[in-house]
Amino acid sequence: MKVIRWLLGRIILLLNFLFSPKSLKRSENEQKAIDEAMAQLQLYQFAACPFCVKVRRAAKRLSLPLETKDAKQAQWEQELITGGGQRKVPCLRIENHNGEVEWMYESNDIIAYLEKRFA
Ligand SMILES: N[C@@H](CCC(=O)N[C@@H](CS)C(=O)NCC(=O)O)C(=O)O
Repeated sequence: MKVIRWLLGRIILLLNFLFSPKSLKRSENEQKAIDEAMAQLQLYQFAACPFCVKVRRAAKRLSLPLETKDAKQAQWEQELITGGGQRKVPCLRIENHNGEVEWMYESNDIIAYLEKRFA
């Protein structure tokens, strides 16, 4: 079972690489503002999780430099559980202007959030 899951993960990564989405083009200034805003967001994820791949593809489509933290690493896993409350990925950590932190689970919700804010 573990081998099959590993194999499926590699296939997902390969397909994602081969059919990488096109990135949105913005003016230099617009992209700079987006890059700054993105510094407040981090995606807790597993590299080969299909839901995480889906979110990363949406970020690429929108030209968002989304920082990722691999929740298989003990440090990020612990941060995710402590902050978000669940060991589930993908999870987007959002730091608001007032310093408040929101932990958003569910790939569809994360993608909808990124599209609403940055599309
Ligand atoms: N409905 C969720 C599904 C997320 C999900 O099932 N994630 C799996 C990894 S692919 C997970 O975190 N499982 C918990 C674990 O492996 O401990 C979404 O769309 O984000």
